[in-house]
Amino acid sequence: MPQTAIPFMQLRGGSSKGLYFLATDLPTDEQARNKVLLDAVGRDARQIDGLGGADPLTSKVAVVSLSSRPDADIDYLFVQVVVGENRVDTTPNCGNILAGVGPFAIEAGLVKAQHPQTPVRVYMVNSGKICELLLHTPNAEMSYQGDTRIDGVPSSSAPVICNYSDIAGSACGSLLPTGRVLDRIDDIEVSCVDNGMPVVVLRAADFGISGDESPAELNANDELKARLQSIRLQLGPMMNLGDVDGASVPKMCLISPAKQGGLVNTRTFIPYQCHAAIGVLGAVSVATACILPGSVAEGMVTVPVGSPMQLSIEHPSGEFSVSLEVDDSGEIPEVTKAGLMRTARLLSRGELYLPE
Ligand code: NQM
Repeated sequence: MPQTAIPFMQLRGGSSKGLYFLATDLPTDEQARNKVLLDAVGRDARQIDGLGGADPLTSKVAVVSLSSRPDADIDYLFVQVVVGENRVDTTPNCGNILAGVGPFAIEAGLVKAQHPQTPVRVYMVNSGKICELLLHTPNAEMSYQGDTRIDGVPSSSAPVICNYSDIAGSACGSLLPTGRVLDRIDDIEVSCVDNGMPVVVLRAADFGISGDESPAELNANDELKARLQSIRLQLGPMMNLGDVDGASVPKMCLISPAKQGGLVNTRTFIPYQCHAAIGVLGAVSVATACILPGSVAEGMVTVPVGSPMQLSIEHPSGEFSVSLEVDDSGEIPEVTKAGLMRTARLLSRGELYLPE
């Protein structure tokens, strides 16, 4: 039997890399679609029989289509292929892969480029929220050349500006899914926040570590990982996520005082391995936790006044700048917009062959 060929592109989106498909090139049935995506990316831990890179950051898929919504140009479904587990997770969104969705939409002919910039309004299917991307398109052509650098990517490229509005409760239904800014689990204080990504924020010092350790050191710390997993499993139902054993969310973010003049220093488990940097929406949620009075960050961070606030989230390979527009009039500060900069690059396009 011959194999089946389907069109695809591969892009680096921010500090992640993924396969991008038109929804119309994939089966409409969810189970059949997931089977195709597993065959495309790879089912085993090495992803030897697929195009994935055997790492959570390179085991990602975007499924893109024209939107029928009046407030969006395209719809984007994010699919995380869970490395080595022969299954996918569509609960979380991914702000890095999102940065490649705009360029893909232009390359695939879904959106017409304008000179010198092209706005693309993206409906994020996983979270039901909107992000507006602003792409660099001189002479009405997608351009990847530029001087913008983001930590986690060695080369510079054209900027992709990402403006998120109203992203609270993306997967949990509310900004503070447990109903509180502070909870205590296994005698550890935690702040659970979902502002685009469900994240549990904890103090590194409460686990007897500095928070400056390398991801490799933290990944080798089995006791720490077991303690984080125990807290995660108890918080899953409290955060409206149910049983989170094996799930991609919530992420677990250990914070410590900033070391490079930023707001806070982070080490984020996503959720079983420590991220080499930090996820986009993960960073937005951590930044949001840091500005909430009474969170685990209180006393550790100095929150700037005014709006928009420029907040630098330090991570193992640099820092991530987030701009938050904040409405201070209510009981707790409300983030009305989050802006950030990413880059993207088209890496390949062609046909992907699947077993019959
Ligand atoms: O938080 C990693 C990444 C991500 C997700 C993760 C992301 C986000 O670096 O929006 O970008 O947290 O699993 O791509």
